[in-house]
Amino acid sequence: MVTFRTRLSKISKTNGKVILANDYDAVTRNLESKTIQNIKKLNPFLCGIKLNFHLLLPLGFKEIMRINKTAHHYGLQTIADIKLNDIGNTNRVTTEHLWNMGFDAVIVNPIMGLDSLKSLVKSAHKNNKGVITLCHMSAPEAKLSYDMQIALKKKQQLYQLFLDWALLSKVDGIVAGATFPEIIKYCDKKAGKKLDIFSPGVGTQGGHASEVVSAGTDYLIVGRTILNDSNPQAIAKELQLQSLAKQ
Ligand code: BMP
Repeated sequence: MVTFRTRLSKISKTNGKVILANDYDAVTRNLESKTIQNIKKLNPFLCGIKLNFHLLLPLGFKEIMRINKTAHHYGLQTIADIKLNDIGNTNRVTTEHLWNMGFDAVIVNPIMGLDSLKSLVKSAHKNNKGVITLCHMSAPEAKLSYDMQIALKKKQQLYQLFLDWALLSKVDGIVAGATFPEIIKYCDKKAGKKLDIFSPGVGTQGGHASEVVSAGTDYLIVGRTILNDSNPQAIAKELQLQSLAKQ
């Protein structure tokens, strides 16, 4: 069985490097069928789909399994974006549920600590699943926390420590927001090919696809710019082309 990184890289060679953030608000009904429709309509332009915590909450185990199964049928990888951050035992049970539902990877918060992160990655990899850690988020206020100067073993900023931990624990990828291209450049330079960079924040949040792709992003995570467009397929196709521009 191949790794999450390999599976994602394989599909992205034909479909491009856009991951759909399948986000809906709390009043939206028929989440399962809407999501399955998105997969059916948009799959030629996507390499994966990300289901956020707020989408998973109103869905049941079987519905989520059916969504993951449909995504896999079209060759897409699925990511559970729950920004997991707990003690080792709780992380273990949570990821067991996610893998049983058919997810390929989970997004976690490295603030849990290096040892917890290492054991989470180890158990995920045993199951051929992936782990993506937050490094620097896309919201403007992310500067206040992720840019914070810290002094642990050496003086550095929090996102630099999170990148070090990502490399030490051998995660599959990191989240670096598209609204901070300089941070993406830093991460790309330091990490090289050891992990993939996932960038949300394109479009609605102000990030530019081509700019972040040349800064070193490997995968664009895009939600509202696609979902709220009058022609989601056309905009997904445009982003697909931009995601491949660096190759
Ligand atoms: P949109 O393209 O609609 O702005 O959606 C971005 C998606 O990425 C959302 O699901 C959001 O929760 C997620 N995200 C983000 O925007 N910034 C981050 O730093 C990390 C995220 O997971």
